[in-house]
Formats: sequence, C-alpha cells, structure tokens
Amino acid sequence: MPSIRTIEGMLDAKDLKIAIVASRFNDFIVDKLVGGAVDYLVRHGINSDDLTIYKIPGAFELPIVVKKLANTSKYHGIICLGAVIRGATPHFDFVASEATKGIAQTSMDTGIPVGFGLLTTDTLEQAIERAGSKAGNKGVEAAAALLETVRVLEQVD
Ligand code: INI
Repeated sequence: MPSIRTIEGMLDAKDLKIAIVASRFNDFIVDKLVGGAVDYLVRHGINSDDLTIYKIPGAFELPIVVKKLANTSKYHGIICLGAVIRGATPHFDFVASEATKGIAQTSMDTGIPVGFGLLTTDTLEQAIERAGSKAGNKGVEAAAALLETVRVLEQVD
C-alpha cells in the first residue's frame, strides 16, 4: 500500500480558548455534561483562564448564543451542552431540531467548530446513562471531538 498523507488532530487543549454553552433546563443532567467536558479539557492541557462557561435557559437558546460567541472570534471552538428529553415536553421535536439546525448552521457560517453535546433522549433514564454512567458522558465526547476538529482544521492547507 502506498504511503498516504494523513492529517490527524491531536487531543491537545494547550493554548486554546474555548467556550462552553450549557442550558439550565434539566440541569441535573447538564451539570454532569459540563463537569465531564471541563475535566476532559483540563486533563488535556487547557488553562482554566482560557475556558468560559455561558449558562442559558434551554436548548432552544443554544444557537443564538453560539452565534454571538462564534462571531467574536475570541474562541477556537465552542461546546454546546444540553438535554432535551421527550418525556418532558410535547415540544421535544421542535426544540431538539431547531437547536441542532441552528448550531450546525452557525458553525458552517462562521467556520468556528462546535462540539455537539446536546442529549436528545426519550426518557430521563437514557439521559442519565449518557451523562456519566453506563453509556459514557456526552460532555466528554463533545470536548474530545472539538479538540480533534480544531487541530485538524489548523492543518488544512
Ligand atoms: N429545553 C431543554 O433544554 N430541554 C428540554 O427538554 C426542554 N423541554 O422539555 O421543553 C426545553 N425547553 C425549553 C426551551 O429550550 C426554551 O428554553 C424555552 O422554550 C424558552 O425559549
């Protein structure tokens, strides 16, 4: 097999400025995602002065805040954390899809990578499983994905 030029991102948070946007809705779950993301970033070399957490009401508000943060150009990347639980609302599909679409659109429009840590589950139990118990921690996954993406984007030539 020929040698192929391959670009990979190191999971290195040193000298990065990162914003976390976290919803208060379902904070029992979201606080676990925030804890996981912060712990991951600190263990991968971020300076705590370079990390800022923005608390917002709910997932629906994620896109507008992410957009404003992305447009400041102060951050290398943004992590969105929230939990939309179907059992908790008849608006589940609306809230989840508007948040997801808005975040993706903002990332594409601004070129600022976003770690997507918005849980969308049918039940509270499924959310608990993804917030630091048997199915891992979506906040950690979002932080890891963001670091990898930032470091790949730096190498795109
Ligand atoms: N926001 C969430 O983050 N998760 C939910 O499960 C949820 N439910 O169940 O409705 C939710 N609603 C609030 C919404 O995100 C807005 O904050 C609210 O509608 C005010 O704009």
